[in-house]
Parts: sequence; C-alpha cells; structure tokens
Amino acid sequence: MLTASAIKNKALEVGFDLCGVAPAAAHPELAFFRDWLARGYAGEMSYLARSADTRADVRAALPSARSVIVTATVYNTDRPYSIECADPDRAHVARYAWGDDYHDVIARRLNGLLDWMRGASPEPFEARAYVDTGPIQERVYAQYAGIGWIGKNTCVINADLGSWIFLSEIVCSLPLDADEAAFDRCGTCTLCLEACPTRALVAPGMLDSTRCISYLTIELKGDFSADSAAAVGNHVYGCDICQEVCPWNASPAVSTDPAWQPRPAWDGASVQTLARRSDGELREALKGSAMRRTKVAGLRRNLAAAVQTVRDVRQ
Ligand code: B12
Ligand code: SF4
Repeated sequence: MLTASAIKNKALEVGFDLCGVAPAAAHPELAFFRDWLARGYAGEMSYLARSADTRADVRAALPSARSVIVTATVYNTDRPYSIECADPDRAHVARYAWGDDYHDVIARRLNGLLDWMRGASPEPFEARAYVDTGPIQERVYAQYAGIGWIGKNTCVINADLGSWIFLSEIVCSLPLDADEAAFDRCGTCTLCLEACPTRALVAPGMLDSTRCISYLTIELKGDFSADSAAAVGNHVYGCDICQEVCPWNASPAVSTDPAWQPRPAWDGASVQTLARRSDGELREALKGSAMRRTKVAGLRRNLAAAVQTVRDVRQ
C-alpha cells in the first residue's frame, strides 16, 4: 500500500518544501466561509459564492475522497520588505508575483507527484489536484495537515519557514495516515491588524477584501474610487504588509528556485519607470507571470493611482 510517508518523501524530492496529510472532512472552520460571504467581504469575487457548496467539504468535489495531501512551496527571495523601503518612488509588487506564474510551476510539480503516486500505488484511486483556483479552502486543509496555523492576518504560517508559502493539494480516495493539525501560535500579537494601512483586517482572522489592497489591485475590475486609489498608494500589484510585520517572518526561509526570482522589470523599479513602459513592454513582462491576471489595462490603472500618490507625496 502507498503510505503517507512515501508520498511526503517524494513530494520533497520533486521540489515541495513541506507536505502533510489532512483528513477529507467538513472541518468546523469551513463553516466560517458562508458567514464571510454573507458579510459582503468577497466583494466582486462572485466565483467564491458560486462554489460555496463545494467549498464546504472537499467530498462535494470528489465523493470518494479520504485524504487531502497538502504541499507548501516557499517563494520568498532575498529582497527587502516593502516596509523597509524608504524610497517614496518605489513601485511595490507583492513578492508572490515576482517570478513565474506559480499556478503553472506548481501544477507541473503536483501532477508529477500524482503521476508517481498512480505508478507506485498497487490499488487504483481517484484524485484531484488543486493550486489556488480549485473550489477548496486551502488554508483550512493546510492547518489540518500540520503545514501551519491560520494567523490573525488570515495567512497560513509555518513556525520554521514563515508564511511566504504557496499551498497546493491532491485530494484522493486513498486512506492515508493524517498528520496532527497545527496549533495557533499568534498568541496576543496583533501587529498585522495594526499595520494594515486600510484596516482590512477587521478582526483577527477576518479580512474584508473590499478594503484589501491585494483585492483592489488584482481582483477589482473597472476604475478605482478616489478612496481606493488613495488606499492603493504605490502598491501596484498585491500587498505584503500584514505578512512583513509578522514576527514569524522576521527571518523567513528564502528560496533559490529560479522560478521565484524577481523579473528585472519589477526588481527595484520605480513607479515612473513602470508607468513609462509601453503596453508592448508591459505585455512582454507579464508573459508567464501570475501578474497576467490584471492584464496590461489593470496594471495601468494601478500605476496611474501610484503616479498620483508619488505626486502627492512630493507636493
Ligand atoms: C480569495 C482569495 C484571496 C482574497 C481574499 C483573502 C482572504 N484572506 O480571504 C484576496 C484577493 C484579498 C487575497 C489576497 C491574498 N492572497 Co489569496 N487567495 C484567495 C483564495 C482563492 C480563496 C480564499 C478564500 O476563500 N477566502 C475567504 C476566507 C473566508 O476563507 P479562507 O481564506 O479559506 O479562510 C478560512 C479560515 O480563515 C477559517 N478560519 C479558521 N479559523 C478561524 C478563526 C476565526 C476567528 C475566523 C474569523 C476565521 C477562521 O475560515 C475560513 C474558511 O471557512 C485562496 C486559495 C484557496 N482556494 O483557498 C488564495 C490564497 C489564500 N491566497 C494566497 C496569497 C499568497 C495571497 C496574498 C499574500 C497575495 C498578495 N501578496 O497580495 C494576499 C494575502 C492577503 C491576506 N491577508 O489574506 C495564498 C495564501 C498562502 C498562505 N500562506 O496562507 C492562497 C492559499 C493561494 C495559494 N494556493 O497559495 N486572496
Ligand atoms: S494584504 Fe495589505 S491591505 Fe490586505 S489585509 Fe494585508 S496589509 Fe491589509
């Protein structure tokens, strides 16, 4: 029989930094998702409400599911945090988006792991592989797989590696031995809630996306309101502040994987430099990057807000 420990060893071999197993169950935290939707905190991300039934339990997507194999991949590189940058002209791009599109890179690794599992298992089994876009609450299963706890900033934090990790899963019908769930280590710390420039973390573990810079710069379609434009500042794609201030990210793991190294177009770039780039140059820089999501038009909208911010600061 294919064991959890054999799968974990293989996961590390194909390039994952962590791997754990959670039971495929309707864990109590999953119920919070509907409450969050009802509060309007998903904003325009209507795909989340459409898939709410499936997100309530992985067995809705795969009725035979017994186990959720959760993998984590460190994407942090050696560049300083945005909060450490004193240059008011700097364009901040969230570090998860600096290199190649993680959906593609991790899907390749995950499918490689799944292919190996199919070859190594004496029994046939059913499985689904997910990276970010599937109808599964990845953080809840990551917590039950022992990858890390869900912090007050809502991110999964690993005590050794920090929270700069991508999550991905293989939901399968194999009855694998599950890991111990990770336990909460945030304690009384509230640095993330205090540091969020838009007060998007309305309570510990509760994020109002409509206020979050990550949502505004990546998910929101159309123009910014004056308030949103001001909130975005010089964050031209995503935001890392609530993770940068986290004590568990004070000396985080750093990846040397070429896939996550910053592309020259964003590495230390100023708002003005990026804003002056032609559509063709921006399109070229977005190729194969997670930043394709906003397309050139969305990036231009974000850059326009950042240019205004830089002007206001200089006046
Ligand atoms: C929608 C989405 C967003 C939205 C909403 C984020 C949010 N916090 O809910 C926006 C666009 C704002 C966003 C931003 C970011 N995202 Co995002 N996002 C997602 C996505 C697709 C779904 C998350 C979701 O359903 N949110 C709704 C909430 C309610 O559900 P949840 O996050 O699963 O939270 C559960 C727990 O909080 C739980 N819960 C457990 N205990 C407790 C206790 C209390 C008291 C409470 C209140 C709740 C609670 O309840 C929820 C489940 O019911 C996931 C991928 C996935 N399929 O899961 C990636 C994902 C969460 N994002 C990710 C990343 C990297 C980011 C950014 C860092 C990107 C950036 N730098 O800009 C930021 C981080 C901002 C932040 N502080 O969360 C990673 C996070 C990895 C990690 N270490 O946790 C994920 C897992 C993608 C991936 N595969 O790696 N994201
Ligand atoms: S990503 Fe930025 S705006 Fe969003 S909750 Fe964290 S600190 Fe606030």
